[in-house]
Amino acid sequence: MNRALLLIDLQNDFLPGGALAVPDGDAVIEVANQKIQHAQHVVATQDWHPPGHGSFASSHDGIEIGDVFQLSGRDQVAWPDHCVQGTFGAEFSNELHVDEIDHVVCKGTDPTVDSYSGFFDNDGQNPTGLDAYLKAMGITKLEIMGLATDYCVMFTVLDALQLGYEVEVDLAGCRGVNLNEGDVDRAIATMRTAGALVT
Ligand code: VGL
Ligand code: ZN
Repeated sequence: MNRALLLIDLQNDFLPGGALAVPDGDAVIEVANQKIQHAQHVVATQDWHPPGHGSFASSHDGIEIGDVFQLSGRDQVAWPDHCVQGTFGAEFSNELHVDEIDHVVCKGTDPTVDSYSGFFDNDGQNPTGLDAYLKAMGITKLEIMGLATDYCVMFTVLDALQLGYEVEVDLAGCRGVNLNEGDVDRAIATMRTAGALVT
């Protein structure tokens, strides 16, 4: 086995009605379920923040959702409280065929730094264990899909390429936040330039 399907953050808070709802985000669940049927190996990431995480606007005085501020010396977008460990919003969508997921990787657990990539936190320091797991499984090719195109999908794709994986992204399985107009288009261009096959 050398191929895995990597599902990014298919959690209630990123779906319509959730705290950080990605427009049309629920459309990707059925795409995920179809791909799961044909996948040899399925891995999922789960955004998994402690209450009061440093990426939440509510954790800081005078910072509004969408503001960019400094968190541990890095630019950080201020998000609404989302994917708090143990809450409904942090759970995978009920529609997702979770029984078929072979391995789950949690990220964003350090309160002082955000983690968009499924491989490392945003300062690139602490690995989540995903790379070690995939390497141990002999996986060299990844199909990556999920939410959100312009954050967790893109940063996971860029790290995967950097780590030497062959990466395919099917945009039918991705939706973006587009906080600034054009963010999703720029994310697609960035992933292509870095060497991902984006279809
Ligand atoms: C995500 C913002 C904050 C994502 C996670 O899954 O793309 N975006 N946390
Ligand atoms: Zn998050």
